[in-house]
Parts: sequence; structure tokens; C-alpha cells
Amino acid sequence: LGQRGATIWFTGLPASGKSTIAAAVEARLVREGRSAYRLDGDNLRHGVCGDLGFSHDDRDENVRRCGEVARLFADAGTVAIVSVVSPFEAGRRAARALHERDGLRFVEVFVNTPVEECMRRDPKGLYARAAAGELKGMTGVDAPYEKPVAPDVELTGSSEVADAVELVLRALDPTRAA
Ligand code: GGZ
Repeated sequence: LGQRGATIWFTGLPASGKSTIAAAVEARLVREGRSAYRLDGDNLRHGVCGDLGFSHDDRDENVRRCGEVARLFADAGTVAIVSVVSPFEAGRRAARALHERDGLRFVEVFVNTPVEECMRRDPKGLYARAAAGELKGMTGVDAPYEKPVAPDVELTGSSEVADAVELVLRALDPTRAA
């Protein structure tokens, strides 16, 4: 990998644990002296993607912009750590293509936590609102999530965060010592 940038792309259902693992990966890289930066709904949906909602088209556009922004960070030498639901295979594949075209590494991490577990966690109460009929188009309830066909890393909901970080960083840099 050297000091070139790259993108680590976390995909999975809301409350699957993407952000938690992404934050731990970011902290670890920064501690090792790398430039790393997290891109997620919390910092993109307020600004760059502030005009977008959760329709199929808006999600496609959200994921497209996340891919473009990540590529710029990666091109500048940073490890961009994206964590967005990104429910469609086509959008994730396009994000990968954008990177690989420029010779930038792209590591897709599928946080495969069962929907029942996501519903049990439900930190923002979105699954409860969807179940009550107050929120339409919730991923995993009444909006689709296409599982990745060939993720570089697949994590189950029960993975320890520290173990997940190791798997992700080894996928990013296969020469890394175990
Ligand atoms: C899915 C929704 C929805 C609907 C609001 N469906 O757990 P969170 O709260 O913090 O993460 C979810 C976030 C998803 O935004 P993304 O930009 O990652 O989505 S996508 O990639 O599909 O464009 C959730 C919240 O926004 N949220 N309404 N209907 N998630």
C-alpha cells in the first residue's frame, strides 16, 4: 500500500455496526501515523448530500457522491473510510470502478449483522418507527438491501470490534503482520 491513499467501504443495514467499526479502523490508522478520514451520513448528508432523501434515486445519487468524494480523499493520500448503507450492488460496484480506474485500492467490507439483531439494537428508534408505520422506505423493513456479491471482507454481527479492525486492515494491506 505504501503511503498511497485508498478507500475502505463499509456497507450494511442501519444499526449493523458499520460506524462503530469504521471509527475503530480510523483511530487505529491515525495512531499508526496514517491520514484517515471517515465519510458517512453524519458528515455528508448535512452538506454535500444535503439535498437528498431516501428514495431509490436519492440513495443512488448519495452513494455516487460518496464514491466520488472518497476517491478524491484517496487520491490525496488519505485512507477514506466510507460508512453508508449503500443498499445496491450496482452503486457499490461503480464506486469500486472509480477507484480501480485510478489505481487506488478499494476494500469493500460487508457488515452482515442479521436484521433481527439490528432491530434489537435500534439506537435511533428507526426500526420501531418503521414497524409502527410511521417511517416508510426503511432499509431492511420495506426497502431492499442487496447483499454484496463478492465483498473483500465479511463481518458477522457478533464479531468483536478489535477482531474486525484486524481483518479490515489486513485486507487493506495483505503484507501486514498478523
Ligand atoms: C435507511 C435511514 C432511513 C431509511 C433515515 N432507510 O442508523 P443510521 O440512521 O445512522 O444510518 C441510517 C442512515 C442511512 O443513510 P445512508 O446515507 O447510509 O443511506 S444510503 O446509503 O441508502 O443512501 C439511518 C438513517 O440514515 N435513515 N431514514 N428510510 N436509513
